[in-house]
Amino acid sequence: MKVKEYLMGRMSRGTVHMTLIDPAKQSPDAACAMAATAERLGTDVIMVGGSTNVTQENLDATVLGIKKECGLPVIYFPSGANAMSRHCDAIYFISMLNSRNVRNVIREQVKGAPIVRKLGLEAISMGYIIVEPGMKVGEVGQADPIPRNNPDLAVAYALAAQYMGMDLVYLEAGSGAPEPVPELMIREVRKNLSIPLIVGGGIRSPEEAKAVRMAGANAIVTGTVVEEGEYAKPLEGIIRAIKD
Ligand code: 1GP
Repeated sequence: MKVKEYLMGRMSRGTVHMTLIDPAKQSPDAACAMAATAERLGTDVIMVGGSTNVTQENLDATVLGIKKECGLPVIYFPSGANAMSRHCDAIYFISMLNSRNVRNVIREQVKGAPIVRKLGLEAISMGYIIVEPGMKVGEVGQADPIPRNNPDLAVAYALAAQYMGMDLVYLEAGSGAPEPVPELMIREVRKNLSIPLIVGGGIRSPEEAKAVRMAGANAIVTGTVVEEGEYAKPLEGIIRAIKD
């Protein structure tokens, strides 16, 4: 089955959980263990990506490592066209809509598109919207982050993504953000949008995951939680809060 159909099918039945693994942050064996644990605990998708230090070598090795023990779709979450893995099942074809730099809006995509075609990767289009504080990805991506008290601006960006024909919208507070995207903003975007909404950044507890789910996210991404020592228990709590 195509990954987009799998994803849309899962989201039509309830909130989806995606585990983000940064290839620059651990060995392929450790990534394999993370993905296998996440699959056992009920995550739906493995995303692979990071804002800095992703190379062709660590990306390929991480994806192959994950695939040794995990049967879930692996979707590449790129920060640019410099690295691209044929071993992924799909790629989020992202435009960072609120970047000040046209490179992140369209130029890297123009570089990457022929490579995606050559590798035969399934592309799933995504309007990527950075919300304050934005963290590293906001900085590296030269975003003008959506102010936390301006849900209307988030709605406008999300609708622009929809009207441009994108498959998904992702509201991103940034990896390691002190707080997730505000509930009111998620609620307003969900109310006005007819394509699926992904929310990530700063979700560390079951309570936060539940709040993001109740506000209307169709999919929730967590990354930092699996980078911390004993991650199985906290991850289990988060996935339960999303699925129960
Ligand atoms: C980053 O939103 C994701 O793109 C994950 O964020 O690392 O804070 O879970 P965390």
